[in-house]
Amino acid sequence: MKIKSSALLFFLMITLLYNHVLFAQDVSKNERPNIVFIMSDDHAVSAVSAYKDWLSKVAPTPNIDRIANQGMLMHATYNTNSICGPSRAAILTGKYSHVNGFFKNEKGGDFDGSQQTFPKLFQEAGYQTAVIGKWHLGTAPTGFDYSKVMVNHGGQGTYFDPVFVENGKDTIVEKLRHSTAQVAHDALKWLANDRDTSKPFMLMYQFKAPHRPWTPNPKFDGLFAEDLPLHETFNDDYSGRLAASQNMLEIENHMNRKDLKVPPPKDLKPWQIHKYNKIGNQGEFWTPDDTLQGAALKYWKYQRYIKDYLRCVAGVDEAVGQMLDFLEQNGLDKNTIVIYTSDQGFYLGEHGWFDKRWMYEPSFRMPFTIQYPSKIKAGVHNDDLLLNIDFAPTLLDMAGIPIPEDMQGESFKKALIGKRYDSRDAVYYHYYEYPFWHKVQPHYGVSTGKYKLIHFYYDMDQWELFDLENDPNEMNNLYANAAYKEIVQSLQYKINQLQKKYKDDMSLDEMRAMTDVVIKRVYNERTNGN
Ligand code: SGN
Ligand code: CA
Repeated sequence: MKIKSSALLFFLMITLLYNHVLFAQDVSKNERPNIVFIMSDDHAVSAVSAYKDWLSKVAPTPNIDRIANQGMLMHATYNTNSICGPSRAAILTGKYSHVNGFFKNEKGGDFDGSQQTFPKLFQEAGYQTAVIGKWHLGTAPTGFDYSKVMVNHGGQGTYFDPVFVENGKDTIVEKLRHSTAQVAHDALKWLANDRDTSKPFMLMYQFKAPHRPWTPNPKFDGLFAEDLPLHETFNDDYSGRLAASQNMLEIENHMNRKDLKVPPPKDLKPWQIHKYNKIGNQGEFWTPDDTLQGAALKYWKYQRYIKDYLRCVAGVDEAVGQMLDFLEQNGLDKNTIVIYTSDQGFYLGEHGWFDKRWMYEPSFRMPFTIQYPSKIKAGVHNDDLLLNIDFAPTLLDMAGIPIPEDMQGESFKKALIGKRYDSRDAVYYHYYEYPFWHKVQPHYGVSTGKYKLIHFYYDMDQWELFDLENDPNEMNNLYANAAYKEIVQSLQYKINQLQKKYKDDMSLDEMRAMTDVVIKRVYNERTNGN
């Protein structure tokens, strides 16, 4: 007996030691990966050609595709709240909007930068951290050794003459370059000259483009001489979907003159130009030419819009290529995790729309691709149900930094490194902002990848059920169809479970009160930004 127990003790000690060595080997100090987290604004999956979606042939993104070819392309990455600031806050904290406190852009106050975020954890673990470009969270970035973020136009930044704040103090108006080129310039400069090369780095490289008003760098004006295709749902009539029918994000009815680059008449005063440009936002009728009306006018608006949007994407793609080239030329590519994503998806004419916010696929889904040549195999596709709140724990895990218990997302490191990974069976979503900007009714819902159930609850009580496999465009609301009763019940049960799990199990009145909250933003200067 005695011999047996000491042998057992010896065996246990050896196992512990071995595991310790394994862990240290897994992410040893001088092997810790660098991270370049690239995020654009409003870049739809359909406009990343690696996805081979409906625009891929006409609008290639060769540099973003380089990441997918050298690493993994995620096909089912979703957002917890499809709008800029809230998605960014969810990414930083690994927590849902109602937990991190930043649940709407408009009158929702600013991000509480004193809370735990993944950049802070990287910084505490000895990384050099930086954020360059779009931030859009109001308060100055925390957890970064270096920050240079756009603050004008309500924190959105502008395509030309963007105003940046560096390290929370110095204001710089950049007049030399288009916003995308400026962000690329600043990020490469920081990497090449300014960082502390004795430490690994975690850089957030974030673009304003291709956000509204879709103003590209003029060097891309020559792209898209031919007209671009229309999505098959371009003329959706929203039948069976009441919330969708009450929107204010139709290309036909809610695009303004500035969006479509209609120059104001000469000799207008600045306030008159502002007023002129905004016409269209509230559904006011306008046409650039009286002979253009009806379907032809809608078609004209779409072509103007989509071409400028994709020209902005071309700028982002170029900036991604510059980053990849830099890493390769400096021998940093093998040990650097590079991610390309967007804060959410976007409508490129699907359902006749622009903008985001809905839990329907084009805005719910996010592009996500990742390369890390020393650990992730090249050219792999992944279909696991992932969320933006998973990014923080995954990056921490990849760097060997402990994941705090209170993060609500889950690490998908195993999926990345080719190990067995049991992904979640459903993703939960909650959107709050209403009625500004685009009159999208607050809603929550769940998607299993096969079925999606949504509840629009603010000042209506509407449920929508979609069979995603047979109706990927979500045109056919099956909620009232008796044949789907059991599926509805099981999805409602799933919603209840996930609301409890994520602590979003409040009453509808409490949820409505969040929509009604009015807290001013800090970065709210009015500019005539373009
Ligand atoms: C601005 C846009 C809206 C857009 C929001 C949110 N109007 O207000 O169309 O939905 O931003 O975008 S604009 O005329 O000012 O461009 S987000 O990316 O910040 O969420
Ligand atoms: Ca956005």
